[in-house]
Formats: sequence, C-alpha cells, structure tokens
Amino acid sequence: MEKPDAQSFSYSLSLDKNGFIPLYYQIQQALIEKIQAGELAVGDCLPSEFELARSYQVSRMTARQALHNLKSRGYALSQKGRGTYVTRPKLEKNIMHLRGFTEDMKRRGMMPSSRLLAQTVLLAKGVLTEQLRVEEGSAVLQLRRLRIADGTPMALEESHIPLKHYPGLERTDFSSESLYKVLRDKYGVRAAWADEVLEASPATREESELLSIPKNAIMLSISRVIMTTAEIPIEVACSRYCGHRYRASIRVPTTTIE
Ligand code: 16G
Repeated sequence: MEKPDAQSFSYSLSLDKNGFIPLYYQIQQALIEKIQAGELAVGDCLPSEFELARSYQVSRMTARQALHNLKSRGYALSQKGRGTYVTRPKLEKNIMHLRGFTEDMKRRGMMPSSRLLAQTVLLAKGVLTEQLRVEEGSAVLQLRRLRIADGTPMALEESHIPLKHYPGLERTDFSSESLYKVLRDKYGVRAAWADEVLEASPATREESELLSIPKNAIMLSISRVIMTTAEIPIEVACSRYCGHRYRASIRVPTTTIE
C-alpha cells in the first residue's frame, strides 16, 4: 500500500464544532488513529500547525495544542529543519520492577541488543566505595552500553559492579550478554530491592549523537543502587532514557491516607 505524505494527505475529517469535545482533542485523536492504522508511519512528517489550522478550519492555537499533545504523548517529535514527524509511542517503564533491559524488552515482544561502549576494570574510590560498600582500590567492573530495541537506540547505561563478589564477571562479553542473566545464572544472585532517583535533564552532545536525538532533548535519568536480600550492593547504575521514547510509571501501595 502506498503511504501518503503529509502534503498529499487528506485532513478533511469534519470536526464536531458544536459538541463538548475540544477541537484540539478531536484533531489529536484523528492523527493518532492515522498513526495507529499505519497511514502515518514512524519518520513520516506531520502537517505543520499552519496546514492543520487551514485543513480543519481552526485557529493556529488549536492546531498547536493538538501537535503539542501528540508530542507529549510520545507520538511525535519536532526537530529544527525537519518539522514535526511521527515517532514510536512511549514505552512505559514500571519502576517498581527490577527487571533488566533484555528481559524487559523481550516481554514487550521487542528484540534487545547492545552496543558496548566500554568494559573496563576500575579501582574503586570516593563515593563509589560507599555506594558499593567496598574498600578503596577494590576492583569494580565498569560497563557503558547503548541499549537498543528493535534497532532503535533507547538508552545509555553506565553500571559499576563490585568484582569482589563476582570474580571473572569482567570476562563476559557484554556486547551480547545480559548482565542480570549472567549474575542470576552464573553467580546465583537475585535482586531484592533498589534505591532509585529519577531526574530529567537535557541530552549531552555525545548522547544526542549515540541516541540519534536532537541536542538538549529531554532525557529521563534513573540512577540506582540495587541490592541482594543480604543487603549487598549488586550494581550502581545510571540509565539515561530518551524522554520521548520512555515514561515511568509506578503503582503506589496502600498507605494511610492523610
Ligand atoms: C536495566 C537497569 C540497569 C541494568 C540493566 C541490566 C534500570 C533503570 N536499569 O536497564 O541498571 O544494568 O537493566 O540489563 O532498570 P541487562 O540484563 O539486559 O544487561
């Protein structure tokens, strides 16, 4: 089937201008339906604010709101010189689950892979010794990986793992192996809990190049220390996800309502 481009596409859907549903919402939903039906594919250009306003006979502010909502829901991204184009809807990461990237992607039916940027043995110092609860100078494996799903770069991850508890781990080929699978299968380690900090910050130049996103695009950063049931730190990590590809979710357990 031939795919229409933004210019030739017919945006002639008639809006219900007298009903209760806001016009921007009707436009936004019409565009989402076209994306979900495959009429607009990932990478396709969306009509500009001006084009939308003209086709639907609405104000530019209404058109802007529709495009803004598509972007914040992860269906589109704007880039200088390229306009607004369709992206994959955001993946929702349940931060209550201590799943590794490989397992998480497989459960979503996606094919995980990694590009290994660094795999080095460091000698622990400073704050790392406190986080990993090891002595100064203790050997620590440092991993930097670009995490990819179905060929799309999703995140940049840096992990530090104390080799004192996992001797020989540094000889694993982490361009193809899952860290959590190796720790579980070879060392019998299971994660019990983690302390996590979530933060938003702009992408650095290196990140924007590696993740193919605009410079300064918003990143969702999750830093964590993950522990065993015996309270031994397994990993100190920082995962930097593309903000337009990920969002975090959590189920808040019952507590006293105050
Ligand atoms: C997740 C972890 C990361 C860990 C990786 C292991 C978060 C925020 N980060 O991405 O710390 O290193 O999984 O993945 O959950 P792997 O088992 O595929 O190597």
